[in-house]
Amino acid sequence: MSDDWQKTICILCSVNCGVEVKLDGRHITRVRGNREHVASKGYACEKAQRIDYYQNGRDRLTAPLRRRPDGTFEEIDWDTAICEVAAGFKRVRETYGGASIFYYGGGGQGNHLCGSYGGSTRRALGSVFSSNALAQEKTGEFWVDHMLFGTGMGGSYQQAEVAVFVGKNPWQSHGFQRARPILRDIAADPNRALVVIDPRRTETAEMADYHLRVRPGTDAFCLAAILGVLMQEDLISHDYIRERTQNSDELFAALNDVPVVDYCGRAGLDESLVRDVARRIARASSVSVYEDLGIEQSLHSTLNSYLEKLLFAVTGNIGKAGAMNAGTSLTGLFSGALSREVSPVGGHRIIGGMIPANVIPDEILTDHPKRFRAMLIESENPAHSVADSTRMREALRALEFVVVIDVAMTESAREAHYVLPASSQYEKWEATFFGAAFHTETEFANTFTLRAPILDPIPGTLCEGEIHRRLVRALGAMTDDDVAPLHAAAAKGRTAYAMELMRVVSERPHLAELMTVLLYETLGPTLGAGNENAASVFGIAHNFARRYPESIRRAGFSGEGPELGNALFDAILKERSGVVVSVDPYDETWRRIHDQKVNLTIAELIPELKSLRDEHPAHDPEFPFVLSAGQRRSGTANTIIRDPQWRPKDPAGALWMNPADASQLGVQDGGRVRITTKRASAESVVMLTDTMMPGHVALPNGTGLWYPDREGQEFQHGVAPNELTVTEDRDWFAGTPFHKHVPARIEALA
Ligand SMILES: Nc1nc2c(c(=O)[nH]1)N[C@H]1C(S)=C(S)[C@@H](COP(=O)(O)OP(=O)(O)OC[C@H]3O[C@@H](n4cnc5c(=O)[nH]c(N)nc54)[C@H](O)[C@@H]3O)O[C@H]1N2
Ligand SMILES: Nc1nc2c(c(=O)[nH]1)N[C@H]1C(S)=C(S)[C@@H](COP(=O)(O)OP(=O)(O)OC[C@H]3O[C@@H](n4cnc5c(=O)[nH]c(N)nc54)[C@H](O)[C@@H]3O)O[C@H]1N2
Ligand code: SF4
Ligand SMILES: [Mo]
Repeated sequence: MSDDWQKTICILCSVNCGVEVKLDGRHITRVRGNREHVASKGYACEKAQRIDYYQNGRDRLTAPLRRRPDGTFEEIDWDTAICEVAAGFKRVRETYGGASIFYYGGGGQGNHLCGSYGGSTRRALGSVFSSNALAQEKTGEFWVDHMLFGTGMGGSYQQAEVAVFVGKNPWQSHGFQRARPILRDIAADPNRALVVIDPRRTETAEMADYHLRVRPGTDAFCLAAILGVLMQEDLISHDYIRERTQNSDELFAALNDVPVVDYCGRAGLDESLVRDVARRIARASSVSVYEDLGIEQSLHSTLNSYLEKLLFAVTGNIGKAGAMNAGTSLTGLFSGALSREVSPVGGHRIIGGMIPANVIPDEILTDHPKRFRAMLIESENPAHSVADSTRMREALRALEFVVVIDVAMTESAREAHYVLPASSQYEKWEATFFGAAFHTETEFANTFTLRAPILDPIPGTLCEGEIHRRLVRALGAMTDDDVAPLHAAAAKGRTAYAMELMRVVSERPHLAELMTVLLYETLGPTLGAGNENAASVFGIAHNFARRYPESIRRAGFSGEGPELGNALFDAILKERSGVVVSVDPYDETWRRIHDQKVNLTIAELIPELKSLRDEHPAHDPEFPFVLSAGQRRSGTANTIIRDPQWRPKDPAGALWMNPADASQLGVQDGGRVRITTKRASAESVVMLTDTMMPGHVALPNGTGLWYPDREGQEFQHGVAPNELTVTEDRDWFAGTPFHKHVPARIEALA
């Protein structure tokens, strides 16, 4: 065993805690929080101990695979694979046009560099449409942020006097740095308050000062009622509304009309508790609010996001410590702009460049001439994670050409014509663009962590930069002639390189589209053998420097133009514990907001807000339960870890149920039930817990994966949640799925 602790990050969720690990051969045997990490400062949760199950999964891919006519796969060499994949996509492009090639992916919780390089392949293919997991959670939220503020907004929970979590269980799912100690601090401080809106008495709700135990799917009523109280009890500062907002009349008229008592009843809430929450928010010096899947993947998804943001937008909790602020973004990952383009078959809205994940099968399983004919899937597993897995598999089988780039033999890879094996996230340079923010009393900062490999790549695998470079070359989109001047300039140093890059790209504009592979091929070699995958970050650092020069200078960097970008890139390349890339005073938030005013009325959503009045809870006796299909637990991490043994206590992932429901059905703790939805049936083990509300049951996310035992025989462990969901149950505006609101019937099994 090596004695050195090596610095990297945990890849199991989006907060990417800095960790230090010890290796024994190719195994990660010890993991601890990295105290020097700029954002996580030594914090890590128990899941980080399990990252070796990812690194050493038994179904890791070690050679490119080609599907045989009988459906089995054969190993091929990389040259053959690249050549045939390029030829396959070319054939589709020549026959149906580049727009028929659909890209799904771009990275998971720990890896976004594949998305940066994948962009070049997409452009080289003339591919137009793409999507990823954000289009089944955050697109509605992004659009609402865009409409209200013109920018994304994030909370500062460490400073907030009142922290509000709506359909979010940060104790388990994190979502911001050092979640658990921060929650404990709020709970322990009598001058601060924790508000949780969740039907389940979650770990977070257990600590809360106010738990609004809302009936599943009725958040729009609950949030409208809180806003109704704020308006009707006149708890809102008129000066703030006049000075900092515009376009409020229509919204305020609708909120003044909210029948608070009635809505509290429909949401199953005590009216006095709702009034207390509204008053507590109104009198707080600062409030931060976090919404997540509990409202995004449920009824009224986009409207919920609107009402959730109004909690802080009408109460003035913007642009100050402890409140909501507009941070910097390295890549614009979280844009909420509506594209002018709509999806080619169904004409669905495209938000932030993403087609709703739920409509993908409809865009394939049709005889419409503009249907998708081919798909490139990278670091996501849509055959498992998109609604209605059976239909998604059918859609993949209907395509003429499917290529998957992954580290493991996933459910999606099994449907591909070619599978390309990537080196793991611990075997190459990697990073994410989620942004890991932190806050002080006077300023807020964004950080970025570029990780160096801690292990050599498994033979037979390549990093995505190299895979995409080869694909773009094989497509003939980038030539020796294109790269020659840049190789020469790179030898003279980064400043010369940056100048030459600008010149070459202005002369050959098509190269701007291929920027990341161009960087990989020409700057990459100067970073040293094995380090090339870091090259796309050079372009990202320079773009960032152009957008936020003042913020970067406040973070301690100096220089003008390309020099500032170079200084930032050098620091990122050198530093293993993350770099503070921007620092802003709180009033910078207002300068990032369009017209420096919040645009309060979103006209598209007002009719839905008003029509809540006429909506009555549907009770279908055939499906009396509400199934939350995909709950985050201590032993879940999407499908990043495939070996069910990583959660030894509950490898299959039990269905959680209230004991009162269980006794009515005649099931015991540990007993088995059949879960039936309008789509399908599945069998599951049951775990009884009174943290679930009667009538509400939950399955974990990321279970039901196929995984080989030591003899190589494959088994499916637990229920794959999307075998039970349907694509049409989705939000009318953003298309986000109702995974948290699946009508279901439960029967006891002998
Ligand atoms: N441990 C762990 N952490 C993770 C992940 C993981 O797989 N495992 N995945 C990461 C990812 S990709 C994401 S997007 C985040 C998601 O993080 P969360 O959104 O926090 O995760 P969930 O548990 O899916 O849903 C949150 C809560 O919604 C509640 N809920 C269900 N129905 C309703 C409802 O009708 N109304 C309200 N108000 N609440 C409801 C559930 O009881 C649950 O407590 O987690 C990230 N972190
Ligand atoms: N029913 C239901 N469905 C859901 C959810 C739910 O709550 N309920 N949650 C939704 C949400 S919020 C999300 S984020 C999605 C998550 O689902 P997906 O978007 O499918 O993402 P992951 O499960 O994280 O899959 C990541 C993939 O990347 C691969 N991978 C890991 N490292 C690398 C690498 O270095 N390179 C490459 N090329 N591949 C790599 C892994 O093997 C895995 O196949 O699921 C969504 N689906
Ligand atoms: S799972 Fe998330 S919170 Fe836990 S250590 Fe990993 S990155 Fe940090
Ligand atoms: Mo997610």
